[in-house]
Amino acid sequence: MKTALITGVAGQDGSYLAEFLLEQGYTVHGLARRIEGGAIWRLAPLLAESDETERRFFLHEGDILDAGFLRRLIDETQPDELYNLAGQSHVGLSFVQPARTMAVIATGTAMVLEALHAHCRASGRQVRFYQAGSSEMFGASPPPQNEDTPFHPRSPYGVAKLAAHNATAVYRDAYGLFACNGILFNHESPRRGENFVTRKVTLAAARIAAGMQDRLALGDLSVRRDWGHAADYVRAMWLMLQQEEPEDFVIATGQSHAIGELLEIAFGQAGLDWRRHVVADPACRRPLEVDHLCGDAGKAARLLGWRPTIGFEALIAEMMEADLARLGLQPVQAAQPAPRLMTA
Ligand code: NDP
Ligand code: GDR
Repeated sequence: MKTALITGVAGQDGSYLAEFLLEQGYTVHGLARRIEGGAIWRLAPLLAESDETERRFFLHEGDILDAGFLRRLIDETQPDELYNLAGQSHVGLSFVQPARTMAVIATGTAMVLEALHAHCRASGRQVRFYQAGSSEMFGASPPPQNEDTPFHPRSPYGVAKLAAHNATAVYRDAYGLFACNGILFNHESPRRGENFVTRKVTLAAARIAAGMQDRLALGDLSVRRDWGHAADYVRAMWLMLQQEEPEDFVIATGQSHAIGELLEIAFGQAGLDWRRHVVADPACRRPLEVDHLCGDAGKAARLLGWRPTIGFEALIAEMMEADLARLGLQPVQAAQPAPRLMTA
């Protein structure tokens, strides 16, 4: 049976990927920056599971910016596949902390690649590598975006992800490393961090329904995003590493939505009218915005057989239900459309 190493295992994607790989029979080693203080809440179900599962899931505390630690971790865990998901993943925050963002994403990825290359060279082993790239690399390039679309990043985050993407391709070409860049569009879930717009909206709608707050401050409402479900997207990461040749893939639903649609569904599930609660706050805006991302995942459909299974409405409904349930509430049933009156 195979062994996988996941950096960033305590994040949204890391938790879904660990579950998915364990279901496939893998032994999974996860690198988390912090283990104490509630930092691994997304892994609680995994850690609470049966003895057999526990023995195939191992957590390691450390930082991808620590080269010696990384090398030892790879040498000791002997992975067949390494998924590099660790990083500062908030685009807005990357304008406030550009150097830290660049360090962990660009330099951090270079350090993971170099530790992996050194391990492979010394041991003669082959390890397949997945790099968590982002649609933010497309930035200003108009939709639909696919593998041939020029990159034009519009944030320190996008610039750093592009450097990591290029570094991965260099290690593939220079050393024959089996390395794949996933170019993933936005994907969400009930485990999404609370500072991303989908979760910020579902959490606020639930809290407003519970009488715990009244206002939701948001930034630019004019943008459009291609939102999928994280559970579908981690399956695509794995599929990329099961191919005969390493290649890069766009992963997306092919449908974009406005933030107004997100608000309509989420607040509707809570029995609320979002227009009575949402306020514009310039502090939530970014110095530079990516207006419209909508991916074309045709290559992934053709070569990987990958297609998303969870649509936008079902995704937001699931997130809404989870946030309401945390407060002891249930979603309002969608109103049945009124029967049309026949007129002569
Ligand atoms: P999260 O922010 O939920 O997870 C990222 C994880 O990386 C966190 O647990 C974080 O820990 C950890 N991390 C940060 N810095 C370091 C470090 N120096 N060493 C070790 N671990 C570190 O992101 P997602 O799960 O949503 O995304 C996973 C990856 O995919 C990220 O790289 C993201 O940029 C990328 N991506 C995500 C997309 C999405 O829509 N979700 C789309 C495209 C790409 P801590 O909490 O302690 O900071
Ligand atoms: P994004 O996700 O920047 O696309 O990056 P986010 O949910 O943060 O923003 C989506 C869009 O909504 C606009 N927006 C707001 N965003 C936040 N967070 N908070 C607000 O109050 C708000 N108001 C409007 C944003 O400006 C933006 O246009 C996500 C991350 O997961 C990245 O790591 C990943 O690479 C990309 O998706 C693909």
